Amino acid sequence: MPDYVPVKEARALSGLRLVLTPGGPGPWSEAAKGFFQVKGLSYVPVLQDPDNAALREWTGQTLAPVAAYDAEPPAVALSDILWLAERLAPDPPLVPEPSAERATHFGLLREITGQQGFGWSRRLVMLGENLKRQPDGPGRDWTLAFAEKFRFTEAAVAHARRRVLEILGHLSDRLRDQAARGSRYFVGDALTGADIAWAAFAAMLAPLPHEICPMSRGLRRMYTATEPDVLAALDPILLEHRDAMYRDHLATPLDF
Ligand SMILES: N[C@@H](CCC(=O)N[C@@H](CS)C(=O)NCC(=O)O)C(=O)O
Repeated sequence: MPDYVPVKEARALSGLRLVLTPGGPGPWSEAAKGFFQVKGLSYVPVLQDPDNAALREWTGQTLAPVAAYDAEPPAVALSDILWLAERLAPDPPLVPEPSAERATHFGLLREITGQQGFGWSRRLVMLGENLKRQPDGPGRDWTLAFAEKFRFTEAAVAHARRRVLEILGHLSDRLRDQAARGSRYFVGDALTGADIAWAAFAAMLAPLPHEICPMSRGLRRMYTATEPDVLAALDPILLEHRDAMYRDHLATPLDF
């Protein structure tokens, strides 16, 4: 486990601090860690605690990751976190330079990580499945309160199921087009933030093996897709891409 610092203590520090979700491969947190790791930037890891009051007081919201640099306003959206990493260490670049490629890149990053995107939608589906199984009691109450943060409704889950399939289709088409022109990356010919994001978010369908991503059995079960339509949409090229990113660019074993 990283040497986490509590939020209150981290707020008083200067330099780069990254508030992270502990205890599992939280895809948003893992993506942010990947941006800074590829840049060779070190940061103080900060613990997102279940109460979150101190985080709300500091950043006006309760989600992780948050990247805070000196006294600047903390960055909350992954695209802003990526820009911060880019500014602090321009090399290697993780945002493509030509405008058309940059637009494609941020579109993909948003589809993977943003509201109504892949991660958002998959989380709603997972919460829906959990709520079907959980008996009444404090565990279910916690899941309900958590789900409400993400505007959970039955209709939202139905929409989210379609979104997951649609985005998987687009991502695999994109990788196949790129492969046909000789690239194994989502945009251009080099690693970008979108590659790191997908590598992290693929955990929401097929977590990495236990040796490099040690997870509790319950969490692994929750993260592992079993629905036939999702498995059919999970083109092997999507996991080949994830494996290549971890093999060639990202640190393993994962440490959360
Ligand atoms: N800020 C991210 C989204 C981050 C996010 O959704 N974080 C969730 C991951 S499950 C979180 O921190 N949940 C813990 C909680 O709500 O207490 C973005 O907009 O790019």
